[in-house]
Amino acid sequence: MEQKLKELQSQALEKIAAAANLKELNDVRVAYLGKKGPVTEVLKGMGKLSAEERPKMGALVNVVRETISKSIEEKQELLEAAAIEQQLAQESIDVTLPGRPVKQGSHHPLTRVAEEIEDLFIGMGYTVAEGPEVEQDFYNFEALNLPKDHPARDMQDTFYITPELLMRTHTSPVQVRTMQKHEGRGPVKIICPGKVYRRDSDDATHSHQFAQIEGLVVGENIRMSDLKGTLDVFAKKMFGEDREIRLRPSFFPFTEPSVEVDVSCMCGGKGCSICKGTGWIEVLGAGMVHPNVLEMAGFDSNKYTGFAFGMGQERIAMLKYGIDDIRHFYTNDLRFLKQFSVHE
Ligand code: 2NM
Repeated sequence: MEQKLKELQSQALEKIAAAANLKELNDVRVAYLGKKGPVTEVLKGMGKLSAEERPKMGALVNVVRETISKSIEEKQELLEAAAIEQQLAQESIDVTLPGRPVKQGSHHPLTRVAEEIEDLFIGMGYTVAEGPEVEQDFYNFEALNLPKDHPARDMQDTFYITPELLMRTHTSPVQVRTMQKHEGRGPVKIICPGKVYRRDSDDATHSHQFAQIEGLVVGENIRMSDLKGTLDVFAKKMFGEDREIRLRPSFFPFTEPSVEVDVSCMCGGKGCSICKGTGWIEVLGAGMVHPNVLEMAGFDSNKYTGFAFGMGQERIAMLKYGIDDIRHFYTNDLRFLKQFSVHE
């Protein structure tokens, strides 16, 4: 019996040594130490032994079990460590590989132009003001010296929602609202960017929805020369230090006097297709705020004067970047938009 146990032990140890993975090792455990295994069989045969031999055999069986069991444990640790090593080797990361390129978006050309203009005026002490796109008739027309029967209302064909509510046709109502908030006390120095709406037929130079940017300064002793100096700075910063401006008389109901403002062409006055041979390009409208507008917004027109100007963001962007069709801004063709990316 003793001999049999010794044989079992050495057989088991051999098999343990030969086990190549955790499954094989577990099979060995079940085969030798399981309930139906040979060691249990030996224990069952103990009943036949004499009283002196029984404890001796019992002790020997325990030693054999312990030896096999301990050997399995050791082998298990070895196999587990090997499995981890193998996994680590497989999962190793090559940190020297180049990364995948990250696709970055970019700002829309209109956003770029608006931000550039805003920054320029913020630098001169202006703040940015915004307001609703659905506007009351009062703010869009009435308060801008355009009473209901005024013929100049025909100048802007309007999208009406109700007889009193409309899609704003310019950002001037934001300026009226801001002046009201000042409760008759100056100075006011604001720039108002935003979308506006007009009942136009869309073509290369017209859109029923476009973006404007308007400026307003109200204070004591604000003069036409302040307007001219301000717009000269704007033109030089926006289009180049070599550019000049010129003012031509015009008419707006909300300013008196009113002017159209031209910027000298990049052809240097020689005449090209952009300035149509004139050497000048029209870029914006402006004027001294009409006393009626100041009074309706709560300012004493004997104490306060102001200037205002307005321009189309699309027109400025088209001139700056040489874009030939206003519809490019709204069709979202990536081939167009990618040209304004600051990346790549
Ligand atoms: C323009 C041209 C001239 C203008 C006037 C005002 C206000 F509210 F102060 F009266 N805001 N914007 C103005 C003046 C706008 O756009 C071509």
